[in-house]
Amino acid sequence: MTNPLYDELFGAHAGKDTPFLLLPGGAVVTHADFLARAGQFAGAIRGAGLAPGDRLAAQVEKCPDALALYAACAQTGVVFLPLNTGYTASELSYFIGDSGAKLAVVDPAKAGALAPVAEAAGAAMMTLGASGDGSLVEAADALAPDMDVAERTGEDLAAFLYTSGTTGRSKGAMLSQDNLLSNARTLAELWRFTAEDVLIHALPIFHTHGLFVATNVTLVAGGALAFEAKFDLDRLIELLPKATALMGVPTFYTRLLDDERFTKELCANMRLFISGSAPLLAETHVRFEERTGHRILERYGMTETNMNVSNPYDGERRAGTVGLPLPGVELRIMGDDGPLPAGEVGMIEVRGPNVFKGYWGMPEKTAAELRADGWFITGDLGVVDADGYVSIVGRNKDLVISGGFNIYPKEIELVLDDQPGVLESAVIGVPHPDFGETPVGVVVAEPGASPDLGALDAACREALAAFKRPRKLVVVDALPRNTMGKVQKNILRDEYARLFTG
Ligand code: MLC
Ligand code: AMP
Repeated sequence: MTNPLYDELFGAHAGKDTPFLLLPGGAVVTHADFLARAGQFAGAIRGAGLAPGDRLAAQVEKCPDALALYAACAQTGVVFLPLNTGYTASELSYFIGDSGAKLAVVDPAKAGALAPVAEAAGAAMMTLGASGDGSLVEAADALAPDMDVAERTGEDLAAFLYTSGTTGRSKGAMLSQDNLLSNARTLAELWRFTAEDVLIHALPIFHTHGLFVATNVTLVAGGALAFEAKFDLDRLIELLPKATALMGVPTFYTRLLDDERFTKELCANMRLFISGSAPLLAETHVRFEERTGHRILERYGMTETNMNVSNPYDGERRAGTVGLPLPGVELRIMGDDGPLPAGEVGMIEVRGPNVFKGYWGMPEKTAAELRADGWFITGDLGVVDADGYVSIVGRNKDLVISGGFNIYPKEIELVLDDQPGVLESAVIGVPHPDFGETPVGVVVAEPGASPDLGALDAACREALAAFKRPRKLVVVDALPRNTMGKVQKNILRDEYARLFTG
């Protein structure tokens, strides 16, 4: 029996009493403990009737059991669909329904609100709480570990990750076992991860960065995770002297730099700081080196592809660039008439074993973004320099990245446009000192109406995850349009560029 993802990430550690999860308070989960826990969850989800290929949607707080659920899905061949803990009931109903998930695993505190959502989507619901509570946890607790591993191939699907669309409809990116495994192996080698590493894991585990990059790379190498529920500055300051590596979004690094306890001495044991998911300002890179002597290693990836490009471990880590294409990953810059030479700006396209299998149930969207010959059109605009270093210079997609979370303006505009007194709206991203970028909603009132901004904010809170809420709403007489009638968001971005940065 083979199951490449399970065998290499988890099965390889069977019987090992080596540390895997270092928890706040000092408890240690060994690799063997973790596999046994995953085996209990495997038994519980099999008991719930799930078979290989079925989807399990999970909106659960970050905790060791949530990670064991991921391992259990790999073990049983169930497709894992992790969901942002901030998503509201209305957002969840789409993901559960669209994916055809057979089981929704949710936080016990949200069970009441989400039961009708799961039912309407035709999914069973069980609960998993971070303090060892919940019906799925109880079912797992009652079982001896079920160590039977489902037969899978590298081509079989391992996970669906939803990524929002410019039209407002999210797309489920289908990732195969090989997509995940090839990337984890490449990154572990490139970044020199070993069994000696202790990676500070303070990212959420519902996105590529925290789940696949941080966790899978550490699992491939046999190292340990200092497993934190979330980013907490004080905890990071405590952990840094005992750790060897950190992966974070740029907000992690700017927050560390703003704290005077963050010094070179504190980082004496650290060998590597990695940044991604959003642009790291060259200025942050420089300040970081001045303070710590470390050059942050910036890399570039996305939900559909995992990682594509990384600055080198040994060679020059160039500020303001995302580095060189990973071994095995091809990258080209496309213009209107074909690939462009070094130095010219165009659309970044990538191809390789990391590139996903398409969007679930959306063949037209898949065909529009994933060429038949395997090139994926990223939506990011970039340029390659004479040494092969890639820089991202913009986006061809209407997207705001706030603290590493993607926000599609269209989703917010749809909510705003629906409110009484609103004729139309445009949502733009503007620079923000903590989150990098943040959304601002620009609203035009219906003739004679004066929309209540508090009510608009409340409507956004009701419909959308809190991180998507515009940090500022403004009412204007009219939106700037070009001669074709298209809203000129660049003019709005210029106008509000200094709203949060003085
Ligand atoms: C939280 N909030 C945010 C936010 N995170 N608002 C805007 N942008 C964000 N990123 C809101 C919450 O909803 C809440 O709102 C309030 O801020 C406080 O929440 P919190 O949890 O205490 O926030 P904080 O700890 O400050 O979180 C900030 C953060 C976190 C940057 C540490 O967002 C984070 O861990 N981001 C990482 C995202 C990530 O993993 N991205 C990878 C995507 S994968 P309210 O209104 O309720 O008070 C990918 C591919 C790749 O992109 O290349 O990696
Ligand atoms: P997601 O769809 O959440 O996976 O987000 C992927 C997007 O994040 C990419 O398409 C880029 O726009 C952006 N991104 C990821 N890493 C970087 C980086 N290092 N620099 C700039 N943008 C990045």
